[in-house]
Amino acid sequence: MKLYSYFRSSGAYRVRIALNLKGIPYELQPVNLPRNEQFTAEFQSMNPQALVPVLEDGANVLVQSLAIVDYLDETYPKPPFLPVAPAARAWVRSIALAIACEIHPLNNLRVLRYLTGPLGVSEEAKNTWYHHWVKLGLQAVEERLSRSSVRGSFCYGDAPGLADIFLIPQLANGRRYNVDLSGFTTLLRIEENCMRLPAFQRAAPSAQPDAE
Ligand SMILES: N[C@@H](CCC(=O)N[C@@H](CS)C(=O)NCC(=O)O)C(=O)O
Repeated sequence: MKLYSYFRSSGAYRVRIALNLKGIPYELQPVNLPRNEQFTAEFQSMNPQALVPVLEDGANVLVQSLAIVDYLDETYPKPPFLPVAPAARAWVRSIALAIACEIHPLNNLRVLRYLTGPLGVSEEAKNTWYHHWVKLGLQAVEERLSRSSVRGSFCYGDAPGLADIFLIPQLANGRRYNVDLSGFTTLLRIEENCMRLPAFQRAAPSAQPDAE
């Protein structure tokens, strides 16, 4: 498998964690987003959305991190990323989706670039935007996890799964933009447990060959 990735991309970080948790070896192909390598004709022939991650698995070219993580879970069922009961699966997916659909799109590079470029927003206002949406989103995730009846070291029980795969990159992204995460005690406890695992450590931005 070949993963098109950028070390700071939270979408690619999700897939790196998933590949590592499944123990799947992969080749990493860096795509430098600040240098606009996502806009080359070659890359856009794989993903017209000009976004990483892209995963090549033989003839299959997969895009969208949630679809990729699902594909990996369906192709390599062990260890599973979702619990068995339908309601529990829906709960875990809802945490991943709260991050993938509500938080991440608003802090993505092209959105921030559009604010400071065509809309002429100042750096300060851009950061206010970023902090507002990331904190609001994480606060809701914190509340849901802290109220969860399923206790354990991870988002759902004692094994890392889909929700953790989405949570950890979002926390790293928030930290990079100096969001004060100290109030999110449940999220930080889960992050600490995840970061004890080699699968998460090896997927971290700082561990990537393209890290700057
Ligand atoms: N929903 C997509 C989001 C992918 C995405 O936004 N990727 C970002 C990096 S995390 C990207 O490639 N940004 C390039 C840009 O904004 O120009 C997914 O989950 O794969």
